[in-house]
Amino acid sequence: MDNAEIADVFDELAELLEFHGENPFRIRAYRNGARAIRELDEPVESILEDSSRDLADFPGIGKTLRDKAHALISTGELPQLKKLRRETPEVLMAISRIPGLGAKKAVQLQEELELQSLNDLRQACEDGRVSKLKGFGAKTQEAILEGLSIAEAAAARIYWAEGDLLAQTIGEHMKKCKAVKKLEWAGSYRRGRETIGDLDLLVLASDRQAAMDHFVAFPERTQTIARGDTKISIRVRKAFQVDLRIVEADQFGAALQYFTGSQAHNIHVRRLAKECGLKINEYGVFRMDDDQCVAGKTEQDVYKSIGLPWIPPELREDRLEFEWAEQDPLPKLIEPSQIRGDLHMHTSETDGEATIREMADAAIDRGLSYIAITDHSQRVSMAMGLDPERLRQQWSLIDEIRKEYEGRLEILKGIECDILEKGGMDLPDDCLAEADWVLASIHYGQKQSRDQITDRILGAIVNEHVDCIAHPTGRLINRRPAYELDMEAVMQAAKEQGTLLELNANPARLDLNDVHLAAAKRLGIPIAINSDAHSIDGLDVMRYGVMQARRGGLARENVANCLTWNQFKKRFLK
Ligand code: DGT
Ligand code: CA
Ligand code: CA
Ligand code: ZN
Repeated sequence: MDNAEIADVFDELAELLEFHGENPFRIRAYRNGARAIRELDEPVESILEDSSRDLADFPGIGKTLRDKAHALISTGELPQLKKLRRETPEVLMAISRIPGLGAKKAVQLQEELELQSLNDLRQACEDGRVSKLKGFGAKTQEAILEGLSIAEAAAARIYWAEGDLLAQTIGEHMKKCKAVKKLEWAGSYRRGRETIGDLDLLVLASDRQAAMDHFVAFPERTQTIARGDTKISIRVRKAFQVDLRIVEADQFGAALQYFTGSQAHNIHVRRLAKECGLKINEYGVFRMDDDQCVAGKTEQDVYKSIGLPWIPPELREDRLEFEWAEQDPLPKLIEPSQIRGDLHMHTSETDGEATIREMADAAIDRGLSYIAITDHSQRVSMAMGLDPERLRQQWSLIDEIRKEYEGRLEILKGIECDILEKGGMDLPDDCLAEADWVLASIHYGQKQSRDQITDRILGAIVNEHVDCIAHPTGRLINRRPAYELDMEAVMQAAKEQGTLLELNANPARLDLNDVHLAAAKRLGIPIAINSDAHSIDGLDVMRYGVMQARRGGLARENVANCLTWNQFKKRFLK
């Protein structure tokens, strides 16, 4: 059982206990424990096996959770969880999450109407059966119907890339308001998380009512959830929430720090402040003895007041940032402008939209000095993957094209070669040997066991022709979980063999994730941030990958395609 599975169990326990009205401290302990375990970069199992260490000593875990983790790993289950699950059907949990319906009403609805799913509830509302129940009326029934569709849409977190588009549109709208003097985004969007639950906007305004009125007039607004003196929340499009807060100039930095989060980071910040005799909140930093304000105008001041350098938002997850900040300087995080190459892209020869020349021109427009053309191999028949013959034809075409681009762009003869379900590569060694650059990746057999998938990837890593493992975990954010994989073994092997790992910049992939990236950095495994573009525009996703790399703490020197062409060639090509 891997860390993510253990964390999922603790999260589920927390949710079930919450449903049963359990003590909030206990619930929070499970949530914190889940989070701590999810972010460990080594398996819980190996910590438990190591008699010199105690899992209970790890931050956020403790004795109870250690024992549960132990039981989970040795027996594969928890009697407590089984019992809770029996007592709480999934549908009951889902009903109780609808705005305005608590656990009690959910039970009544479920029992009296014998509901099996949220769809049953929708049907019951539409047939008017809910309004006939005791304690429910026509109004409640209508509210439930509306709550149902909002709950569905609001539960969905959106990709950072979508949040970015929305934030830019809202930003442009707000800048047209004369009362708006300053505008900053906070929250998970500013931290560059993979997905965004809601957007958080801070505004300095000469006239706060005017600023809020202008916000309400945003053309894509569908609802105003709540409007107060300094805060207003609206829904845009289907149900996505945007919070706006009006902030005073001399408190702007404190508010920005507070609302950027993460909550875990802020808890740590407040603890450090306390040790310095200071109190931090969204209004400023105050001396505990006399309440005197010592900082608040800028974020730099806030961090400085507790002896820390300014911490980039992408690092604010209470992982390693405080350790790093003490060492000073913090790692100089990679910037989009430092990317010089792109080592994964497709053309119209398989499932891409553009030709090699079109991709090459677009790469030059984007300031790149080298690219690899990596179409699919034959196994990916849906994408018309290349067999050795077609691949060799493409490579001789690249030989031609290279001459046209001499001095402007290096074009590598590459391939994204599938790792077969039974193990081994989809193209013969003599063919791979002729490539400049070989990506290996899994597209089939993703449901195989952890051992099978790990062996397949290890097999690719030890193949002398393979340069890089593409999208190593196969996950699609919000759509498909990562396949079962012993990431530690993969990383060890990659390190030994000098095989690179990819950070696929597609906003639905962002694979590797931030925690894996931090582990790769620690092990000294170079990362290639690649667009996996299937069109000219597809090249523009590179910046999402850079954002993810920053969250993993990566600097320019950790990223292979930040090297100049000559450096890259010397270090990574045979
Ligand atoms: P999201 O919206 O789920 O993607 O994640 P965030 O991090 O944007 O969370 P959100 O929108 O609830 O709050 C924004 C930040 O404001 C959060 O990261 C930390 C801070 N914050 C909000 N509410 C609280 C709170 O009750 N306690 C603490 N300590 N911080 C809070
Ligand atoms: Ca948020
Ligand atoms: Ca929020
Ligand atoms: Zn690809």
